[in-house]
Amino acid sequence: MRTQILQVLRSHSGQYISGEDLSRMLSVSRTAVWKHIQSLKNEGYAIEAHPRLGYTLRQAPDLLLPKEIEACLESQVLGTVIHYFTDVSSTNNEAKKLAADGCPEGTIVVAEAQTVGRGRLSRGWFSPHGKGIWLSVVLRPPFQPQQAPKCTLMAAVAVTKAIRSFCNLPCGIKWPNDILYNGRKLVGILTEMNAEMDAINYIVIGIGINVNTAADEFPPELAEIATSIFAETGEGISRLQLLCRILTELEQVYQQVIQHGFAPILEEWKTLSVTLGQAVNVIGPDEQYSGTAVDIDEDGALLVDTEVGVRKVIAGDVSIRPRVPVQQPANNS
Ligand code: BT5
Repeated sequence: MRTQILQVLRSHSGQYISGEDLSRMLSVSRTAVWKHIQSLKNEGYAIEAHPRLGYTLRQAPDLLLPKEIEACLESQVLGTVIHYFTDVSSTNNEAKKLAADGCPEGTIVVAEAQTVGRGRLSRGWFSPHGKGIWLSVVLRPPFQPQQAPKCTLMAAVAVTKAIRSFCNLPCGIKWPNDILYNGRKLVGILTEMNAEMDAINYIVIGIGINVNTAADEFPPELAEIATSIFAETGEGISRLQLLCRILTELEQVYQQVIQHGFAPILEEWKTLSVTLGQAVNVIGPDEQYSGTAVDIDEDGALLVDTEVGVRKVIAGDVSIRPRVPVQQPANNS
């Protein structure tokens, strides 16, 4: 009922609608309308009530409430089932539980804050309240388990395109799971899978985006390596609209992968990459080495040209080495 009341209020943008009209349109009593309006106000909706004119919606809260997501969603599958939390340990943990219990493909989990947000290899992910998009998406792709790592690249393409177009911020992808701007991390992606030998049961793509975090709100250990869209553009961004744009982009690239395979997305990844052509240090599970990142192959592995030839990086961390400035000879003339 509250969703319907909001729909009617939105359709009258800025105009008042009387309690009587609302109760007639929604076939409920005026007292029920009043009660629902009070609950919406408690949720943070700025609804003005005028004794003669009725109600008008002045502002929705800056929260990723399912009602709000549903109102701006343009994707057909992703986001059609929404699980929302004010606080949660990790949206990926919740999404994995839901997926194991059989939730439909496209189910999303969003939270205002994560208490134990996770990166790869049990690293932490800083997820303050109301400042970012902490999102997990459940997919049930028809392809083979070996293909799953490429879902990270697919998600990175979708999120980069969404941020570039919606926020006008020319960010780029650092292999395999980061989106950077000016060398600092805006976004991290964590893909987790449950599979049989030859079929994927589900994939959870976890996406963490620093949207409106102020530069001085990052903890000291992240101050030099993290950034946010707000910190870079100086503009507060609607998390809600960016989230909906991301779901639209992700749905499009996912459909493309299902229809045409990963090749077109990997090509797109290359054009959005900030890793290719750079001097890199590779920190693998067992060894470290350096070289130049030259390409990614059809499996999404990074190809690094080293002193002993081209090496394929399947997993691990890659850091981009800052270019050493060339010393100019002293001008003695
Ligand atoms: C990642 O791991 O970058 C994956 C992050 C995925 C987070 C999302 S949020 C929604 C979903 N639910 C979860 O629990 N997780 C996913 P990795 O490449 O391992 O990077 C982790 C490292 O990034 C940390 O060790 C820090 O150095 C740094 N870091 C932590 N929080 C950050 C933040 N908010 N912004 C930038 N860097 C951060």
